Amino acid sequence: MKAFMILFSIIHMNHCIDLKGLYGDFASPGFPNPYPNNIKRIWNILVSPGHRIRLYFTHFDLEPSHLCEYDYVQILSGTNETARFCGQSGIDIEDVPGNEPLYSATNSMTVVFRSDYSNEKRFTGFRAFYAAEDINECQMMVDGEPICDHNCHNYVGGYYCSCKMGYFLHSDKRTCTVNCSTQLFTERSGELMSPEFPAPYPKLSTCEYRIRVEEGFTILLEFVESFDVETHPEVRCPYDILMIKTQKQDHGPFCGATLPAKINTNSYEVDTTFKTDGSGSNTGWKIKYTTTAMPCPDPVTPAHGRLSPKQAKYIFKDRFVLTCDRGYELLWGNQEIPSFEAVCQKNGIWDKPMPKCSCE
Ligand SMILES: [Ca+2]
Ligand SMILES: [Ca+2]
Ligand SMILES: [Ca+2]
Repeated sequence: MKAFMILFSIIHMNHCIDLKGLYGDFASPGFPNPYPNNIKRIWNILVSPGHRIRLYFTHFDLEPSHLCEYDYVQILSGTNETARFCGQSGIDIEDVPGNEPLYSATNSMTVVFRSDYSNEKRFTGFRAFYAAEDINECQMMVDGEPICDHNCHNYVGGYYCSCKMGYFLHSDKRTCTVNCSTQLFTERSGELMSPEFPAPYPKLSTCEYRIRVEEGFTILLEFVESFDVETHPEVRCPYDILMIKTQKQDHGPFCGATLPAKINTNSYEVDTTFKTDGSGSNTGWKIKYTTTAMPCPDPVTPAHGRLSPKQAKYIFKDRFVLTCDRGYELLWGNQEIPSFEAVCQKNGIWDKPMPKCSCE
């Protein structure tokens, strides 16, 4: 048995070796003869950026010990540190490097070999081979999402992203976004929706929708079909934000998975903004808008007269024509008129008073 206490201070022979080729090999000092005691060797392997290092041992024969506290080989890459390796291949199982190669996380790897002050038997050390290998970035995930938003193209030493038709690559070189500058809606009814609805909406986009109808009308908004805007259980809409604004009032922000209630904007001008962040996959929203206006009082049809068209309700811009039965004339005050048409005004008042149908 080896002594548990080391009575004399030990001076290790430190020696660093830089390896910069695309491939190479190295071995314990004196290989294939037994390695000396009290030695520490460090191999720093560095390959081109975008590559990783594949390392494997063709021979491994070190003094075995519990937790490899006597002699060992240790591999460091980036911030990762592997367990120590020791023992004899073919005899020990637990602590020797397996048949599978070892990979670095980055383009550098450090291999440390250390021997203690004694060996009970002859151990011949190790021989290792390494080679640079392309990193396939397209198989990597960043914060749980693929490295590229749409398409990923791997090549030796790097990768690049591209986007589907209609999208362009954001300056972050991985997110696909759309150009949804202001869209203007001037019809009395219509539909607005998040880009690609009901497919997931694009990331890092700001879309603006403006509804402008004639003064006197009021815009009504109704969320339809489905609603899915990225949300957070505690913070209100921290990621993707749908906001609706009029000159008098702000509505929202809206997010989550429940269709928001109908909105009477009390305005003829409505601005909707939809801003998305760089992550998540949500299907967005759709709004159906209609317009309404203040109704005019129901017109009272005079005797022997007919209204056309006959409507349950007349609002701004609606009109009707009054005609009289055969033998009757339109009489407006004392004045006979050839025809009559009234228009409902934006303040809910008819533009002229109702005439009579007279047989005078
Ligand atoms: Ca030893
Ligand atoms: Ca690559
Ligand atoms: Ca998002």
